[in-house]
Amino acid sequence: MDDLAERQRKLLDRTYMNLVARRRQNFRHKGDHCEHFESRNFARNMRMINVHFAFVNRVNTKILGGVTMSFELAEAQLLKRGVKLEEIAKIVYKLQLPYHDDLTVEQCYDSVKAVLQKREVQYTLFTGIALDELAEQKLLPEPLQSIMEADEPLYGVDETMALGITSVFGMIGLTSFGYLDKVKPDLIGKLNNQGDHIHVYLDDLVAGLAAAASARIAHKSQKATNYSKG
Ligand SMILES: [Ca+2]
Repeated sequence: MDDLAERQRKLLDRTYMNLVARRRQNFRHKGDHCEHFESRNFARNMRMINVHFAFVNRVNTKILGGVTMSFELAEAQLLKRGVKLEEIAKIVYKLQLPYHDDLTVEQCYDSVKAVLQKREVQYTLFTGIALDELAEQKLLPEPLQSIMEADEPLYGVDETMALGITSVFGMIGLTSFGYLDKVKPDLIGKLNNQGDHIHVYLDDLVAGLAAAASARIAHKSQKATNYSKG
């Protein structure tokens, strides 16, 4: 049992014991019979509380496990489509190096991982990657199938979806995404020249992740002016 659950259990124990103490005061005139009745009830209720907390702990473990699994699943889906987080980190590094002399690729990698921990980012990735894969398998309804195969320039839904990733980090995320969409450096350019694969969404998702991780570094910078002392 973790610390939080243990603290919650102790709090409930104390609350229940206070309740019992109050009830004993109220029914003291009933004597030993009441005392015996209360202690039996107390033991039974304590068992119920313990069963309840065992259940809560199991659920919490599943939920926490689910969060970890979602990140790992998102990373695995990117890998399956040929995208390594390290390559996204290199794009972030190039974006932010002009503003941070002491920046390292490892810091950029950590920032990419932090962005990928967000549930809404994971959901965006799952959706975009699924649409790319369905298009490759020719399973989308028309005219969407033809639009995806042609990577229709006016489609724009791929950029709109990826902007959802950057919007969490404000205007810096937005402008960085615009830059990456225009220049298409490194991996983003490779994905855009698709070869046998359809990467209509993936190139924008990678640009969105890189822009968000970049904006995150900018917002966390120690060099950002602190006005709180004014
Ligand atoms: Ca695209």
